[in-house]
Amino acid sequence: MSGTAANTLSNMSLPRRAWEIRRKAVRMGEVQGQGYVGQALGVADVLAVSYFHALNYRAEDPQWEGRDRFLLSIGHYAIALYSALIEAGILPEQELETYGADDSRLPMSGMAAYTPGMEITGGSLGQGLGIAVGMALGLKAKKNPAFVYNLMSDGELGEGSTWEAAMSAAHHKLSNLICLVDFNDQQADGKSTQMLSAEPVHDKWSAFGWHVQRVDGNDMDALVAAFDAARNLADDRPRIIICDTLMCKGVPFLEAREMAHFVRVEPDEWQKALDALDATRPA
Ligand SMILES: Cc1ncc(C[n+]2csc(CCOP(=O)(O)OP(=O)(O)O)c2C)c(N)n1
Ligand SMILES: [Mg+2]
Repeated sequence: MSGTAANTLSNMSLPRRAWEIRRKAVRMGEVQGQGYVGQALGVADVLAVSYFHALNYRAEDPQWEGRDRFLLSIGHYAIALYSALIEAGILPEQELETYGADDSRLPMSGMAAYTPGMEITGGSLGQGLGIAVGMALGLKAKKNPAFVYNLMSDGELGEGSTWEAAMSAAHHKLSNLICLVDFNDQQADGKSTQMLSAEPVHDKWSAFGWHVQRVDGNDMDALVAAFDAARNLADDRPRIIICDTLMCKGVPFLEAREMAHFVRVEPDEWQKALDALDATRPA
């Protein structure tokens, strides 16, 4: 069911795709001297499965009407998605060097008007799921069989608009909607479960009429199985995959930092982070 001819022809493994995404994200952080690298490192496996296993798209035609829509509700995760879009061939690799520059198509927060493959301007948190509901409704009305994926964060579970959209998705039987939550248990001021706990997360979504799965979001096999189950489910519930991830995954000295929402990386540490990744490159 996966992506473009170019992607299906390539035999690069999913762990390697995730590694490539991580490396590009760290490079972008290095270019700008800052960035939400912890989020990108944590969610890289989810993005690899999305772009190299689940999504239907044409790299050479990002607006193809039949594409599955991938919405980045969390605009601050932009470098994570830019890395995946570069890896998928939707953006050219050399553009990575322009990240965050004044005339770049890769602004520091994701914006639909600037970047091919960026479906929405996210970043005002809690808006993405509502937009996804509208898109999924529209696709159904047009009898377009594409899916809408919405990547959101655990912080967004504290937004009331998320729950209004969740209720609406079940009411409208949006079986073409797959929500992904990057549950890293972090937000700007500390741990999400300590700021405003959404637990029990599974039960809440289930009570709202969704098909719910909760997986280790850094376990590639578990992610593949969950994405397949979400897509192939026979009933008309909207689907959600709650992905428990580790912020900064893959760079041990960053993994160890607390309050990782905006990781402070000293100038000499970018290279150290790249070295740590290079030491663990999958085949
Ligand atoms: C409506 C809204 N309120 C506040 C913010 C400021 N803000 C930006 S990122 C962030 C943290 C949200 O939690 P999460 O996305 O889980 O953070 P992370 O995992 O990236 O640390 C906040 C509060 C925002 N972008 N939108
Ligand atoms: Mg979070």
